[in-house]
Amino acid sequence: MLLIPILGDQLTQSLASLRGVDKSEARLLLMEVAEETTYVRHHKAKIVLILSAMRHFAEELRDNGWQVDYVRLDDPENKGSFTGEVARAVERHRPTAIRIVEAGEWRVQKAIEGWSERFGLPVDILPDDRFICPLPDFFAWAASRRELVMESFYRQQRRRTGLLIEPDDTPTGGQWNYDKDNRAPPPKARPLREPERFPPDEITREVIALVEGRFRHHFGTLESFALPVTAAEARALLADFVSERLPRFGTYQDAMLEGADFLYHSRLSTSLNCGLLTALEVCQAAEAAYHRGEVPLNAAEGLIRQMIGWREYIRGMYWLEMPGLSEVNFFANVRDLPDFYWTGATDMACCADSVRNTRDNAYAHHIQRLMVLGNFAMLAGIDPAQVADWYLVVYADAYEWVEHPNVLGMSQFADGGRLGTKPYAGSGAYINRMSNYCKGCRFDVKKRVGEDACPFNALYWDFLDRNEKKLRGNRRLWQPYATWDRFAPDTKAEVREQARRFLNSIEPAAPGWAKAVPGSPYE
Ligand code: FAD
Ligand code: DLZ
Ligand code: SF4
Repeated sequence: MLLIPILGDQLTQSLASLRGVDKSEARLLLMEVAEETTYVRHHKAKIVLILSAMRHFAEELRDNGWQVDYVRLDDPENKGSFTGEVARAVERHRPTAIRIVEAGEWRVQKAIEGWSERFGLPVDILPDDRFICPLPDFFAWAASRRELVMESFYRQQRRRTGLLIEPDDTPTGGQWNYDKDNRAPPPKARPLREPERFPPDEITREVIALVEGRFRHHFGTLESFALPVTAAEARALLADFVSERLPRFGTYQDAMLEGADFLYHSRLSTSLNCGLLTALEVCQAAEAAYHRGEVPLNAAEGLIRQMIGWREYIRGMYWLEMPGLSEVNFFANVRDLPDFYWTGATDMACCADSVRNTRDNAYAHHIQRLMVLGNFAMLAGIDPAQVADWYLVVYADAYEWVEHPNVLGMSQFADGGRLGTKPYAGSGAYINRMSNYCKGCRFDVKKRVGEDACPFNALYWDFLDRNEKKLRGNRRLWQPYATWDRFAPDTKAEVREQARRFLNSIEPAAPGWAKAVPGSPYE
């Protein structure tokens, strides 16, 4: 008998560990365990999503003729960890071998690698082929490059998949990348329709009650929980995205509009990352819509680049850089995370709206994550480990493999530029160009100093000044340093003082929000 554990982000019927297996000879194991629900204090919506999707998936597996052991969080015998529960299943079933798809997170993969010795059984750990680029291919690509630029990886991926590739092996439309068409400022009006909602069914309502009890002090609200929890719902969201939002996805990819929580984004990451959808089916849907003439090329190409380019590159970088990636701190930043990341209580309209979206939906779109909240944390010199913990807690799509490289690499430049060629640092001018936030803000985006000056402005110049030794040599920062050099000494002193006063005025978050701390008020 074969024991096949399936982790909470492996909820895919075509999972490698299920292929070619005789159903009568296998026992599948899904485990709700305290270690996973609390290794960080996840947003309530993330716990509801995973547990509800696991429960629905187990039912579908049984309907398909599999024998499934399902361990619930409130089972009195529950050992609280994957290893503890696999040990119990080994006792129950005396399997001849264990078969599992590799984990998405380093700490879980290390635990699995210890199982063979621990249980005295063969453990077959299979590559996760829901990702398009096998890890050995990614490592070979990385070894052949001096700089690990995403664009060159992306072109290889286009050829590998044949997506938007013509029979003569050239890119559809003649260009690989239409990014220059994808930087429009926000539209005047909100999109006509929000993404389709999937109201909680009985299973989800039961999990919501569990989470509102056991995890009531975790961050976030559940009132608007409406995420897909089955593959069928995820496919419905994909169809809704392709017809309603994909046509404008490319053009407004970098835009922000106050109160428009999803704009023209897909909202598919939660379904993709727990396995309800595969990246390839999303890309094929976008490509087919382009060929039917329903979406422009810049939109289809833009989405495909996010999916087979960025998403896969980020995953490859995680496994290339771990375990060291967890520890990086290029700027040696030590400041505590501000309290407003948890409360949203700040006069900075851009930050307040981004935190509100995060709290209410366990979501923020890419530019809110990168150029508002990530940018602020880097400019303010926040300890990157605290920033990474916050991102891992608050987003329903967050798993370390995707969160760490995006946060520590792309957004905080804490890896010193392994992933990005320059820090994504921007002053208020960038946020003003790409959003309507500044119009309703108490700060004046045009001012650098003074009580009502936009904090991003002084912080931006102070960041460049503070980190001059580490950054001046970066050829992509030549222009901002040339501008800084033209500031009069008095102006520089005023900017430094403005930044210092603002940073001193920020309330730090109490410990205990992200990770359990004994005696914390959030327990
Ligand atoms: P869309 O804008 O509709 O994009 C479509 C899809 O492209 C996404 O669903 C996602 O699967 C993929 N994608 C786009 N950009 C990236 C990227 N940089 N990395 C990986 N996939 C990408 N994404 C996560 O899935 N989990 C995270 O924990 C996460 N943390 C992030 C932290 C920071 C600081 C930043 C800057 C980005 C982070 N991202 C993360 C990437 C991106 O912001 C989200 O994938 C996206 O906002 C999810 O919303 P969506 O599905 O509406 O995306
Ligand atoms: C995120 C999460 C949560 C909150 N709970 C569980 C759980 O109870 N059982 C489970 O199998 N998975 C859960 N997950 C997802 C896991 O953390 C994820 O599968 C691993 O981190 C991948 O290595
Ligand atoms: Fe954000 Fe500054 Fe604009 Fe206010 S003025 S919304 S703080 S960028």
